[in-house]
Amino acid sequence: MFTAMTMQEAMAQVKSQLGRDAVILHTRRFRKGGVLGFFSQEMFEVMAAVEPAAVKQPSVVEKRRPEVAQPSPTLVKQLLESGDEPRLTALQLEMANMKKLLEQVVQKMPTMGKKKSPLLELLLANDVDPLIADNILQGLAEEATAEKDQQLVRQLLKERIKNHFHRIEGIMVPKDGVKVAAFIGPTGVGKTTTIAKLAASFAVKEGCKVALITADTYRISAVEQLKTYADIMGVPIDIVYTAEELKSALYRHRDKDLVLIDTAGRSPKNQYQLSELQALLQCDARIETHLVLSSTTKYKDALDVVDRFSICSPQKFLFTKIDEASNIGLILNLLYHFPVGLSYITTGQNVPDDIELANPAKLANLILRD
Ligand SMILES: Nc1nc2c(ncn2[C@@H]2O[C@H](COP(=O)(O)OP(=O)(O)OP(=O)(O)O)[C@@H](O)[C@H]2O)c(=O)[nH]1
Ligand SMILES: [Mg+2]
Repeated sequence: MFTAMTMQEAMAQVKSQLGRDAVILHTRRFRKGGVLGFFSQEMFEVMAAVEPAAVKQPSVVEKRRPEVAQPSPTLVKQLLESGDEPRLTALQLEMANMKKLLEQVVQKMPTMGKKKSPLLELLLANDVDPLIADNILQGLAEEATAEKDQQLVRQLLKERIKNHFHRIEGIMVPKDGVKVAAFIGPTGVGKTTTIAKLAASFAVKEGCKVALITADTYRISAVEQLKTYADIMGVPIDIVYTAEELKSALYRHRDKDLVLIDTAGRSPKNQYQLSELQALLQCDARIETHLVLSSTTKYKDALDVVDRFSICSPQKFLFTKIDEASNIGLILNLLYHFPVGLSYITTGQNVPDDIELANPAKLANLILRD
């Protein structure tokens, strides 16, 4: 208990004796001395305590703990000057509670509450979401510290990562009938180039009857880009402006094995454009939609992209620019969080070579840098 003639003095005593981590439990203003209430002296009393955790030597994690925001010094000064100590106390209690809450969150955070194993470090260095990394390493982390088992543990880890790259399926052309696949995504991720690669692969390597449709009439150059590829490969190309036209084009190509639809790059922030895209793709239930994402996208941005494009109900992710990405944690993260399959990955600008069906073992090797 600290008693003084002003609240500032009482607080100063608390701070000097219990330190900055002291929690204010109670404050009281009372009058002392005098006769029948006259000539009494106003006094301030502060009850404060230190939590046991605040006394012990800070651990590595605690040392790194972010500083809890303190009430603004101006606000504290104003409250002290106005003698409004109940508000000041409430503010301090709130700050103490926030501090406790933050500590609890930090403790619960899988990767911050304990010493990081080398394997955890490796996953995090690959931008694997800490929660997913923790999930993959459940039960493995301890074993990983035993030197002799390093090789075995790494092998087990690879298997676990491989299992996370599930739901992989490319474009399956049916024996009878036509397969229709549309490619959507943000601007410049590589939709058109990927379509050219796929068209060449299916038409030339697999001998399929392929047709291209472009709904990207936003820029003349976009149409010309795909038309150039179509001409080189000798496959027909249609340009459509509306859902009705897309429907008719699909009807015209009912004799084909595979129809690939290119769309204009859309900003995830433009709701109108996304609704337009959704309406276009709804014209035929057979359309399998691939959401094309660049592997170089920041995780947070990619989450937003997937979220916004989800109104178009993509069935598969397709990741481009693996060659430019410093790691592929993003692929693992998105597959973990969304119930969407994975089709292809692209590894460069060369048409038609730089594309392959995603392969769990290869992707796991990329994560582990084997
Ligand atoms: N390094 C690398 N570049 C790629 C890859 N795929 C596409 N690109 C390049 O990315 C750029 C954009 O490719 P486009 O195919 O035009 O992208 P898009 O998504 O159709 O673009 P918009 O139609 O404008 O939205 C081009 O310079 C491509 O050569 C890849 O796998 N790796
Ligand atoms: Mg394009």
